[in-house]
Amino acid sequence: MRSRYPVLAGLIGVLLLTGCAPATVALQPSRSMVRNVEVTATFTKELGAAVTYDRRLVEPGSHATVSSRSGGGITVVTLMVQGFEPERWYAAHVHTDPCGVKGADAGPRFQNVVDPVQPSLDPRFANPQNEIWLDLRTDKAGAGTGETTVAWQIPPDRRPKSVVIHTKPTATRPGLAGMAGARAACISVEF
Ligand SMILES: [Cu+2]
Repeated sequence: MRSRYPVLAGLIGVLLLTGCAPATVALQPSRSMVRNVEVTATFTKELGAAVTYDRRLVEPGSHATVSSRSGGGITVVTLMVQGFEPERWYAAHVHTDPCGVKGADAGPRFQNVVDPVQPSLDPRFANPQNEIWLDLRTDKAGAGTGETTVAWQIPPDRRPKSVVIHTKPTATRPGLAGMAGARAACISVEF
């Protein structure tokens, strides 16, 4: 009997190693890859951290906070605005490029799986699981919050650069998917 114990101990050791080592290895990269970003900015007429292109819908002096947490296989993004038109829907999306002097400068909506046809109006690609949509409705005081969670992380080599606020809610039907009217304002964010 005594001679069997070292064998058992060895077997348990192997089981522990094979059982635990991969889990530890898997945890370390995902933990180190978590990326938290938060930007609070005031909308101005001239290009700054946040810019307004429609001074009626997004008044200069109004402001927004964007926070993003990407890691563990998911990304959670929140947009909070204050000083907007009361009781009104605004669309908002994460876009590929930084804000510029023109709304178009922020480029297309960011997509996890990129539609080979751009501009992307195909609901297989232009949808709130493959893109980051932050549509919100403001309250009586002109404040509102949009939040979304997607089941993927921001790719380190292809980070989106802005949140664009649009004049209308986001459409979802084929041929119009992702459309949300003119670009009313933009916040540059280093996702
Ligand atoms: Cu957009």
